[in-house]
Amino acid sequence: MILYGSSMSPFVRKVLAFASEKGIELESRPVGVGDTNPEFRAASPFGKMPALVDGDFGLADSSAIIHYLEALHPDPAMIPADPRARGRVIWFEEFADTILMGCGAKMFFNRVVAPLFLKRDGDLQLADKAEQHELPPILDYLERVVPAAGFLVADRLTLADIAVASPLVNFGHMQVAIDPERYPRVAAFAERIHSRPSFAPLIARERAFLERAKAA
Ligand SMILES: N[C@@H](CCC(=O)N[C@@H](CS)C(=O)NCC(=O)O)C(=O)O
Repeated sequence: MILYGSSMSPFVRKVLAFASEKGIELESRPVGVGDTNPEFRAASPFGKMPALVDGDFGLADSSAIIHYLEALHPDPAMIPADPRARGRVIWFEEFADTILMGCGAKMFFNRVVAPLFLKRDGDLQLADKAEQHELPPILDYLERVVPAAGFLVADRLTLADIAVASPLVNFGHMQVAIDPERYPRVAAFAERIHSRPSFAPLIARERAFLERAKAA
């Protein structure tokens, strides 16, 4: 199976980490924002990453891809069957994709993607406003729901942990530290999940890539 997209995208990283935790091999084909690679464009009708190609079948949305992979390879189950646990897992994924990254994207796009990769100025005021006003209540919420140890749902690793941890990598790439004094649980959670073999090599590669892009 081929996965198009750069792991710098939290949606791509979520799928790569999810597949890695399940022992599914994906052939990663990095593409950038606005990439005109014809195979990628054929796989992703709106040019969004990630896009998956599995033979004659394709999907271009991280959640759709994750549900497909979970159905193809049910073990280890990362989306619980228990109704409440499943509901919580899907909530955390939605929260991560739309609320946490809704804020993070304003910061990451304008501070990193626009200047480094699109070679144009980002809207730094928008980024600063998001960091000052949008981010604190989101992290306050997370601090209330993240456990002091272990995982978000069902006392085991699920999609919820992967989904929430993924955008937190982007904050790290922008040197927006999760203050361990104010958010001790969130900071420890990020450290716990980011040190897993499903995340750590991706993060190291992304950091090196960003350093090279800054130096260029
Ligand atoms: N809901 C989609 C969101 C994907 C998405 O917005 N990806 C961004 C990168 S983080 C993208 O491809 N942006 C390029 C564009 O909008 O042209 C998913 O979960 O896959």
